[in-house]
Amino acid sequence: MGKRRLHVVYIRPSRYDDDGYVLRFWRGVLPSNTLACLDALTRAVAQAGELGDDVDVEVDVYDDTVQRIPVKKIARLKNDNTQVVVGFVGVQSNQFERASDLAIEFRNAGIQVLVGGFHVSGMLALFDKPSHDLRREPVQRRSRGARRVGGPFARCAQRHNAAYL
Ligand code: B12
Repeated sequence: MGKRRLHVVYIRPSRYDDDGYVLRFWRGVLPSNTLACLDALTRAVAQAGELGDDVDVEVDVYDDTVQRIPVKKIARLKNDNTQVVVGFVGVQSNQFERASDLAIEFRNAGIQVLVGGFHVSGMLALFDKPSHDLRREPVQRRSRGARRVGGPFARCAQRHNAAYL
């Protein structure tokens, strides 16, 4: 059997606008510092052989503010020899909702997901147990059908979650 492979995919999530659309721009002017740092740190760990000699590590980065995130294509990277981990990086409070929506899509496709950044660290530091939004997965699962439609309909469905679903 060949070397095992770890495919790490870092994503900087965008955020939703007031109507529920993902904010995405034709061109970006400011690359994400956290995305670049984690890319470099992960490559350094791999090159130093810290994960063992029998593991090949690949890193991909995506910026949701200027790129569509190819969830299915990323999920297809996983096979018997390849483990895939998706990390949402530098997630601020206004990006957390978008990050957790994408995270649920990956989790449903059987992919391990990590979320890091100010929002998660801040909420865990402020409260003695994970806040409601960090535990929102079950609600989100129920609203997936609505959210997939996007736009004002999705925002409305989300605001009236209990009544709507
Ligand atoms: C630089 C910076 C900016 C720059 C970003 C420049 C760039 N090109 O990236 C600019 C000026 C553009 C900016 C803009 C904004 N910022 Co700002 N910014 C910062 C600042 C000062 C540093 C962030 C940084 O680059 N840190 C260095 C990186 C390498 O570290 P890091 O992000 O913490 O990530 C490390 C770890 O957390 C961890 N990690 C992070 N993610 C993950 C994920 C995984 C999987 C793992 C394993 C580890 C991991 O590993 C990293 C390496 O050690 C922070 C304050 C701070 N001191 O953190 C505020 C801060 C993040 N910004 C903040 C805010 C509010 C904003 C704005 C919304 C302001 C506005 N109203 O427009 C915008 C939002 C822009 C956007 N949509 O992303 C707030 C966020 C508050 C919140 N509740 O979310 C912060 C915390 C400042 C504050 N205290 O108010 N910002």
